[in-house]
Amino acid sequence: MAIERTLSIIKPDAVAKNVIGKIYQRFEDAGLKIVASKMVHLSEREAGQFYAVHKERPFFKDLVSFMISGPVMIQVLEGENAITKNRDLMGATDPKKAAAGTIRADFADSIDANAVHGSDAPETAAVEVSFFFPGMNVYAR
Ligand code: RTP
Ligand code: MG
Repeated sequence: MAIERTLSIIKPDAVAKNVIGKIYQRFEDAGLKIVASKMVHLSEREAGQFYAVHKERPFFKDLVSFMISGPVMIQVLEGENAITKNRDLMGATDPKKAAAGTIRADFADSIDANAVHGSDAPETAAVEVSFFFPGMNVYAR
């Protein structure tokens, strides 16, 4: 099985709720290693660049405002099928639709304040890892 790296963000709502440790525990229990991390308060420009794929979507402005409303915890997770594994741990975008036991089911309040971000494919993982950790290889050594 492929050892992958993926970008994960604990969003401002979950940081404010003081559940970084609980979310990290889920990554670790699933066999994902935290191989880089940093806490940042994103600027409007950084959040807009990061979510540039959603620029034309009706929710873009709210998404950027939310992402800059407080500090976020950003990490690179590494492990077997890390991209899919992380998305499975996160649950559906809308917490009302997220399966029981997922991070969003347990910690998210709404489709906007939905606790976590995770890269959705190898291509986006590569772009997102280097966006926040310039020079870091997206491939595990
Ligand atoms: P993410 O990128 O944050 O990991 O979330 P995702 O893949 O599950 O969802 P995506 O479609 O990429 O959307 C990015 C974020 O935009 C917000 N959103 N709001 N109001 C809406 O209809 C709506 N749709 C998406 C969510 O916060 C979502 O996480
Ligand atoms: Mg997404």
